[in-house]
Amino acid sequence: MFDSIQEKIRGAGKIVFVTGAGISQESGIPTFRGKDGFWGKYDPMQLATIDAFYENPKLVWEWYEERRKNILMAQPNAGHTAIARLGRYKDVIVLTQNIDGLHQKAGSKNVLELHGSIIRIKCTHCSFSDDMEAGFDVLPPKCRCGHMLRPDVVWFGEALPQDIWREAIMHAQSCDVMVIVGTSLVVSPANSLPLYAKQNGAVLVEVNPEKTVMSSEMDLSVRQTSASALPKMVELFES
Ligand code: BV8
Ligand code: ZN
Repeated sequence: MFDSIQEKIRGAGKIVFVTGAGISQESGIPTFRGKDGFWGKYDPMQLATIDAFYENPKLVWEWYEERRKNILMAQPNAGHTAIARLGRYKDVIVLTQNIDGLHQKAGSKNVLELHGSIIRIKCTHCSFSDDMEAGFDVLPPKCRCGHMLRPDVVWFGEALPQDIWREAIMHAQSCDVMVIVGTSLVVSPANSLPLYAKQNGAVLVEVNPEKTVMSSEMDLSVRQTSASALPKMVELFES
């Protein structure tokens, strides 16, 4: 299995990784769905939405503060660092649905955050936005202009940042290999990226211990965790 993947990667010019919560699971950040998912405690459709925020900003902020604390302590795992190392030998683009910044922490250079960042905070009214790692003692926190601050993430029902989404599609349409790691491919429009890649004739490789709704579209499926599979895919450049 790995030698055919290594063949594809060796021959590839441009490799695009589409990653989801599963790649950060081994860094101690729970996934959204699946056995250790934390959506159980909270219903994302309830909390990760604009309506919930304006209905109950304090509750939504309590959820994000809890996640921010966990994420800011988390370290990249062997899956993140393998992708960062591959970037030294190949043209690697990371299209991530994750908001935890772990790909950048691992050293990946070309990362597009399709769903924003939990570390970046922006104002609901003026143009203020900045990375803020400290916790807030008053929730919801206020901007200097007096309006509420919010995490700079894309909530359900919100459009993805147009420029980032357009660039993500361009990369999916121009890659030789797309590696889809740790995502259930349930959330749209991110889940359409493998279709763009397939249309352009790219080889689709899935890395996920479980089957997904798009496993039948994949050319190769590795039923392993990302921390064990990704280093094996990169070692051919390092042996
Ligand atoms: C949009 C940021 C239009 C926030 C996130 C019905 C009602 C309402 C909306 C909809 C609806 N039907 C469809 C929609 C659209 C909606 C959507 O797709 N909903 C889903 C739930 C059906 N999408 C949107 O609303 C998007 N916007 O459509 O806008 C529009 C257009 C123009 C103008 C206005 C509007 C916005 C979607 C973005 C939502 N924000 N996150 C936050 O995080 O707080 S989504 C959230 O889910 C995260 O980003 C997460 O990454 C993402 C996807 O989940 P996954 O990453 O796939 O994680 P999951 O747990 O599902 O899967 C983990 C996988 O890893 C599993 O397969 C597991 O097997 C595997 N795994 C586990 N361990 C490991 C592993 N793999 C490898 N190694 C391991 N160790
Ligand atoms: Zn402001």
